[in-house]
Parts: sequence; structure tokens; C-alpha cells
Amino acid sequence: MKTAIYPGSFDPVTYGHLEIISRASKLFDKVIVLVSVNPLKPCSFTIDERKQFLRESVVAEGIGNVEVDSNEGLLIDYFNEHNADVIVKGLRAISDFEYEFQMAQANRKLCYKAETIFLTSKSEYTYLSSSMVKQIAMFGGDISDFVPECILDRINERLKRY
Ligand code: COD
Repeated sequence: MKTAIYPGSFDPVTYGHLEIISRASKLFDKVIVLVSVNPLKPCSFTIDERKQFLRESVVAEGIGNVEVDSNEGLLIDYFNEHNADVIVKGLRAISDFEYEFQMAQANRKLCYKAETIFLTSKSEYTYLSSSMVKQIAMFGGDISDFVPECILDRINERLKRY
């Protein structure tokens, strides 16, 4: 049984993330979507809110064999504790590569078994990020093409300024 971990901030989850989760779920027996802490990013939603958004979105998109969990420490500690096989990351563009490459190398230095597999973004989602969604929502724009309907109102309600 092969277990993959897909870590991220997911602040909030977007269709870009969900497309990667869906494809990973077809490649591995179990995918753990792990809400983790990125010390470089301030978050708008609590860890519990982000997990709830992910759980509802995964069900709404009909994606199976997925678990949602969170971790406030090192990804590699969670990876070892859960006997995982692979870390999955999404790559949107070359701009993602340098950062993701560094993290993959650092994780492998911390644990030689930790292979990172990159899934390239579907072309229609290459521009999509949680920060972009939050910025559009803050200024009252329409984010319905970017996040599932089931979480739309809660995102708009939290972020709207005008
Ligand atoms: N299409 C495809 N992939 C996408 C898209 C999209 N539109 N949007 C995002 N993604 C991918 C990202 O490239 C990334 O792989 C993943 O989805 C999650 O993205 P984000 O933005 O939600 O999350 P990040 O990049 O902030 O996550 C960083 C982590 C939280 C994974 C990282 O900081 C971490 O591992 N933290 C735990 C502490 C740790 O172990 N640090 C040391 C690492 S060496």
C-alpha cells in the first residue's frame, strides 16, 4: 500500500490544489492532504477552517481515498511517523520550481527515503493561487471559478472589505 502526502498551506484550497489531489488519488492507495505551517506566509483561515474546507471540497469533487490532517511541525517528522512513501507537490510554472526543488532536497537530506514527486498543473490552473483568490475576494470580485461552491460564502464573508 503506497501512501502519499500532499502538504500545503491551503489558505484556502483552490481548484488548482483539488486537481492535483484528484490526480494523486489515482496514483496512490492513500493520499493524506496535510495542512502545514509555511512560516513565510500569514494565513487568513485557521488550521481547522482550512481542514474543513478541504474535507468538504474533496467530497464535493467526488475524490476518494483521501484523508485530511494537519501538522504544525516539520513535514518530514509527519512523513516518518505515518510511514509515508512519497511527498506530492504541484508545479505551476518555473517560478515554483526553485522553491519546491530546495524543499525537496532539504526533505531528502533530513530523511533519505523522502522522495518528492511533482505533478504539473493543468494549464487552466497555472495562474491560480490561494493568495490571488484572497485578493480578488477582498475587493469583492467573483471567485466562483476558483474554489468550490460549498466553501465560497465562508471565504467571501471572511475576506470582504467593501
Ligand atoms: N496548480 C497546481 N499546484 C498548485 C496550485 C495550482 N494552481 N496552487 C498551489 N499548488 C501547489 C503548490 O505548488 C504546492 O506544491 C502545493 O500546491 C501547496 O501550495 P500552497 O501554496 O497551499 O502551500 P505552500 O507552498 O505554502 O506549502 C508549503 C509547506 C507548508 C508545504 C512548507 O512550508 C512545509 O513543508 N512546511 C512544514 C514545515 C517544514 O517541514 N519545513 C521545511 C521544509 S524543507
